Amino acid sequence: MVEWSPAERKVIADVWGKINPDEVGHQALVRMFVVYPWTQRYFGTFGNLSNVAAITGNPKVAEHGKTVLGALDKAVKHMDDIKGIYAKLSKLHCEKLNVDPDNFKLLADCLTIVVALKFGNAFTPEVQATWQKFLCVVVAALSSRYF
Ligand code: HNI
Repeated sequence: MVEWSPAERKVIADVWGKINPDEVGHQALVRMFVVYPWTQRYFGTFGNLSNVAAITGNPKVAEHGKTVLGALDKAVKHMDDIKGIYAKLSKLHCEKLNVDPDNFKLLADCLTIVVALKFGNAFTPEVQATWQKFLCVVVAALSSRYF
């Protein structure tokens, strides 16, 4: 089981309390589709993802960004059992969506960049260390069904 110190719990609560999930989710997903274009292959029903403007303006991308951040919100609320609450989601991504689990880390990195850009200097090395630990636990939980 992952241990979280009171200080780490406070960092995650503070970061989470300051971000706009709709905005961050959308921006992270846009980055993933632009920076790692092969990730688009899983989203055949999303329509036009042919360039940055199309991706940014695609309502399904914005909607899915909210969905992803909604799942992260559940992880923030269940820090002591992220693996348990993500069991079904891992099964979905693995068995139904066949998403290569390497891509989870890519989206996590895009999320970190979006958060860092929002926070600027407040995204200190200590804050980043805790934020990255949180996303590592999320990625491991999403990947748990694969191995
Ligand atoms: Ni992911 C659907 C959460 C990473 C491809 N994804 C979901 C849903 C949630 C979700 C929640 C909706 C499930 C449902 O409908 O019951 N995805 C997450 C989270 C991460 C993540 C929290 C990582 C932080 N997903 C990824 C990645 C890919 C991905 C990296 C592919 C590159 N996800 C999908 C696809 C769907 C999806 C595809 C279905 C979308 C649709 O509506 O067709």
